[in-house]
Amino acid sequence: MPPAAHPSSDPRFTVPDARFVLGLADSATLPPAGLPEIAFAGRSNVGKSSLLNALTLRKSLARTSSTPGCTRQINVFDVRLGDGLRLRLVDLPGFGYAKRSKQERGRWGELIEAYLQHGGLSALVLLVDVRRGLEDEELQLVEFLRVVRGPDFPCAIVLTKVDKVSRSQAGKAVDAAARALGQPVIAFSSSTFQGREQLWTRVRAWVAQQQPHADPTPEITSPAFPSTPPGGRPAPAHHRRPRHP
Ligand SMILES: Nc1nc2c(ncn2[C@@H]2O[C@H](COP(=O)(O)OP(=O)(O)OP(=O)(O)O)[C@@H](O)[C@H]2O)c(=O)[nH]1
Ligand SMILES: [Mg+2]
Repeated sequence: MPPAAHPSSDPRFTVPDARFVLGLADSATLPPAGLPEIAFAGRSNVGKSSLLNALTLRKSLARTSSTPGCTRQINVFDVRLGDGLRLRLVDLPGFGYAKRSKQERGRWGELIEAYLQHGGLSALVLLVDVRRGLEDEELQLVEFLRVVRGPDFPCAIVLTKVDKVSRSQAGKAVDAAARALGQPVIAFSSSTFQGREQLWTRVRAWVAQQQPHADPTPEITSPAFPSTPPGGRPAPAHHRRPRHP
């Protein structure tokens, strides 16, 4: 594996604030529209949670595991970049995990379908393992997104774990995915940070499109979704932060 590139100190790519705000296990209360919201979807174990940690330069903002099926709910994080830009990153549970029961996979499908249709979602990043390439599930997800959000809904394809293959294998996989979907593809590694600034640049462009006159706020002062509302009763269990071991 090549040595990890030192992430740049360019304030567009540094992340002074990153915090967990909400975990959702069902679609009853999807996050209300607020900050520009970018979600990360993909097969179980593809590296979604690791990519979020690499983007935010945190070791364990999102929980990762070598065992597939680690992320079992929709986890929402609010971040502020070095230049003040604020946005929301959403870690989705992975699909294609065969060891889950049929009922659980059905629930996952409903949750993700509801989530992808909710008004607050600004853009989707679909992660694909560089060694597997696009398979039926990924193509179906892209098609579903086109049907429910229209052909122009912002969506980026990221090939993960490129540190595990040679440069030429990664190049071939990028070309194949780009040809299949007719759009550019980003090669990414959470281990070496390859592709990190390219992905941030894409995400920032989406945010700028949505908020052309965004006035960067200096600090995230409180979570958008407190687990205990001021003076109120505690939020339902699925609103609380998942326990980290
Ligand atoms: N070498 C390498 N390993 C990676 C990379 N990204 C993730 N991994 C490893 O792949 C495994 C799965 O990573 P996760 O980030 O937990 O995957 P996930 O997509 O969030 O998985 P689920 O939550 O189960 O859907 C972990 O052992 C990670 O360390 C990468 O870029 N390079
Ligand atoms: Mg995960």
